Amino acid sequence: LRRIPHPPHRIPLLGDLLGASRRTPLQDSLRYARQLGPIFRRKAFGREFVFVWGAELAADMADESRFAKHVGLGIANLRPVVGDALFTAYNHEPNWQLAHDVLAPGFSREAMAAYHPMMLDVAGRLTAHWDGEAAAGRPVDVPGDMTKLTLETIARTGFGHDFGSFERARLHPFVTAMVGTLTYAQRLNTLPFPGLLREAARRNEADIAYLNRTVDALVHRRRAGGGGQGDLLDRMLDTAHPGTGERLSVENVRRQVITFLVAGHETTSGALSFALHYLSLNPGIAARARAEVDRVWGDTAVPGYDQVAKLRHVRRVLDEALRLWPTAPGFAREAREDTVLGGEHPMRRGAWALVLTAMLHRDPEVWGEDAERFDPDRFDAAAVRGRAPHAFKPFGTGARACIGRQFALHEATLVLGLLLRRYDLRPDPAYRLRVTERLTLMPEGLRMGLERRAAAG
Ligand code: MNH
Repeated sequence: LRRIPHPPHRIPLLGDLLGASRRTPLQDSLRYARQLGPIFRRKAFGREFVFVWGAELAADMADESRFAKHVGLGIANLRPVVGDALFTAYNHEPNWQLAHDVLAPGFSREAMAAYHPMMLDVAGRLTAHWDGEAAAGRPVDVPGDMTKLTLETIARTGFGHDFGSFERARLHPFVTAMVGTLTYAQRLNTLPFPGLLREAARRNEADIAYLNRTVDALVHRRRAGGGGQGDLLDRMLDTAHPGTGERLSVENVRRQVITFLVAGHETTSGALSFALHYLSLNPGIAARARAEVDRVWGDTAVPGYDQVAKLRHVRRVLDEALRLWPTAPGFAREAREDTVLGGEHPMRRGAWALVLTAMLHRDPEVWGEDAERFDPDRFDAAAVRGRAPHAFKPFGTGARACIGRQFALHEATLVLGLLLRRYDLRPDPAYRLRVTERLTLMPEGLRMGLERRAAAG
């Protein structure tokens, strides 16, 4: 450990708090990363945390035979809400494999094709709203509306549920409660004495109770109604494990539903918002992507499932947005046995480090000296072939990587295609990118003007 650099000014007890902010721990870590190099440590409240972002070290940590997911930090703080559901399960908990095997077919090509019309339907509600704002000359609230879109999409495709987000002036209380629990979980990481947060803890309990009630009602309606159309909830309730015949327990289903509602929308919403931000600032890139949409989709009023994956440029825009701002900005890995990281740093079994994806994605050794510049051509086929493996990890790595990756990519590419085809994006000249952190990343306060295109479908 002593060989790993740390910030210069350490305060007894509080550690490296100088210059660190409770609200932006990730962006602080990016600053430290630039000063301290590909592996560094930060101390907080007597504990030492190791951060890794150099591409070679990160690639080493992707070795599944020596490393595995570590459930710690912010993720462990979510355990009171979602327990051993997929995202927060410890590797040794039997419900991980059970739920993984039961739910994986819910993300197959076949399942995705069935979600496609529902995704289109939700996107139609977004464009109906945006048409009105465009006609009135009002700027739109990008992260707010993307959050409505992605929440409705996962609720519809996963659980046949409609939160009515677009018909409400304010956020749905489910979203408020969810953001509340995420913010609370993050604050627990960055405060010396969380016990002092009595009032916040009480509010957190109330938020959790609300999430549970909402989900229980949803499950109850499904059982009473005799099943949906083979969505995730049907799988959770009815599917036995193909090998063991085991089923998810009632409590586990509740935890999975909350997990999917949360994991299935926050990150995708951020990804769409960052992509729209960069598209609005780069009219040349937007024009190229738009030309592709016009060419591939032609006059078809409603793009089919297969027409989404053909939008290569649009997809690269999305990848590039996820490179600069991976909306899940890091993931933790632990040593399965005693090992040596990168041939240099000994790690005991169970020792762990945080892979700082947001900084890995800016490693100049991989991405060049202009790594901070938005350039979707970094993802054209030749560039990808020439790049070191494991340098782009927005969806994590290994067995515990994102199960919803294809879902998110399909949804986001479809929606970007629809929006590019329908609107010209006008950035607010006064807007400067500010990134908020609540375990996930979001461009705070992003607004932009819209103009309906004449020939839009
Ligand atoms: Mn998702 C795990 C990022 C969209 C459901 N997701 C992960 C991990 C990352 C991640 C990173 C691994 C975390 C870790 O190692 O600790 N996820 C994303 C991003 C997007 C995203 C950047 C969108 C963009 N995720 C989605 C969607 C869903 C989803 C959409 C559901 C429909 N993700 C999950 C679940 C897990 C996960 C469930 C946990 C998987 C497991 O541990 O088995």
